[in-house]
Amino acid sequence: MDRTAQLTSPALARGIAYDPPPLSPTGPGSLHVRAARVLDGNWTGGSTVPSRNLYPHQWSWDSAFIAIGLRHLSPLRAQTELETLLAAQWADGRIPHIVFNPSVPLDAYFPSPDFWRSSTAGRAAGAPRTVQTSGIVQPPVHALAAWLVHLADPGLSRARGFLAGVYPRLAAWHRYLLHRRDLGGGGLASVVHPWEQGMDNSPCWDAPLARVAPAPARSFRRADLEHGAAEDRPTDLDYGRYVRLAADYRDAEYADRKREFAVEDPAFNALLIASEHALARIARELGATGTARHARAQRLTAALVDRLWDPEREIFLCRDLRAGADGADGTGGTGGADGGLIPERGVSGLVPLLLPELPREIAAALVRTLSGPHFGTGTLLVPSYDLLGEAFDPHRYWRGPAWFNTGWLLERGLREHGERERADALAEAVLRTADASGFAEYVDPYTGEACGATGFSWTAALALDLHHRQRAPHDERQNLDKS
Ligand code: 9WN
Repeated sequence: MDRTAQLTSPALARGIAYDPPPLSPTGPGSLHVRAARVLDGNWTGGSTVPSRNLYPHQWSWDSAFIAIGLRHLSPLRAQTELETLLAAQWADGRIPHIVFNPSVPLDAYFPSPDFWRSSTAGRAAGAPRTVQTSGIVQPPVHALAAWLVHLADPGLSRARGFLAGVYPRLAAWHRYLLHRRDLGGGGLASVVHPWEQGMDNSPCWDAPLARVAPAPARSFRRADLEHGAAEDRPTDLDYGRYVRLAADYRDAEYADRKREFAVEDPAFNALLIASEHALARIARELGATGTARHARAQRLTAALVDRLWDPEREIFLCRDLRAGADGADGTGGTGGADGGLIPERGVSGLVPLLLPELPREIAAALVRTLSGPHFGTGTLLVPSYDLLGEAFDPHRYWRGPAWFNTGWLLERGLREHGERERADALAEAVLRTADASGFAEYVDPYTGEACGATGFSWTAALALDLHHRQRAPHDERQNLDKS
């Protein structure tokens, strides 16, 4: 079917006004109670698992999103969530993408601690000795989360020295990304594994991944297929490639150089910039000026536009730093010393809308793309990948379904750029779909049908955040929003 013809309910395109229900925001039967139940059920005492069955450890960017929601339930728990994660930071500044819970059996999730071997293979890079972690990273949402958590209860935050405690760690994290991970030399951070970007199976990775020889299927055992439908999850071939890339990085003792897979991603870098703005605010709260950080965020925004903006497609693209390196540019993009842009539209390319200092005409173009045939027409929520793309699949992992963290980020972006009606419409769609799907991990972008795990922590947390922000008195909303 021609998807452009599905002009059913483009709530986002039409900018339907949000009409908050009259119910008490925290009363019985409210979204607050249902979301809180999910987060309480997934709390392990010092952090929150993304999902009890599928993801039974602590994940890096999940914890940042979770803390943003937890601040409405318990600012103390929200602070603890981030502190627990930061306690597993490596001496080189990286925040690992998974912090393993030693009481969970090894076969509950793959790759398990015995695959990553952080305390031995990661020794040179300064992996902690007392806790087992993975060796790759995830998007840097943490400083943004820390600032929002602080704003929820500044009194408690100051009394506990929360910001003073996390600031040096967050600063080291950004330093790691800006120095060790500027593999393209253009000022942006690169990812060396699709899991690092967080949208693991995006078609944006197909070309760079195609160059990777997969690890043999018999050399590992997937645990994800015991909890998720095989037709929705990445294929065995892609998994083999993920395993190969991770094993090679581990075998090189997690040393950073332009590896077989090296990509500059717009969402990863936009989140770094948003977090750099948040670090400037944190620095000011702690008595410094924050000016240098603000200037760095501006420089990064300029580099993002310079290296990743595609004015024809009106979206940011990923840059494959290895494209053309061996004379064969598998991307169809423009290969060269700087690699080439990957001509695929992923939701990642819309996330820079979050940035306050994005040039006005680029923000306007992103809003057009978000509402148009590639992402907006006929959908309930923003898909993870181009509705008109060859590889679009409404149910397969990051190849089309809608995720709630990207919905939350784009809602902020729309609001940041004065698109209030569209932001309200998206907030309403996120809230209704999150609740109706049982706080699903992701949903079919057309129908809202639940996919993956239910009772997924960041879905509950971010719905909780939107729920509270929509209902907060205007002044308080300004405070909760200031980031
Ligand atoms: C690998 C935990 C994580 C999310 C990622 C999501 C998925 C893991 C997996 O789950 O990735 O890190 O096993 O597929 O893609 O964004 O952080 O929720």
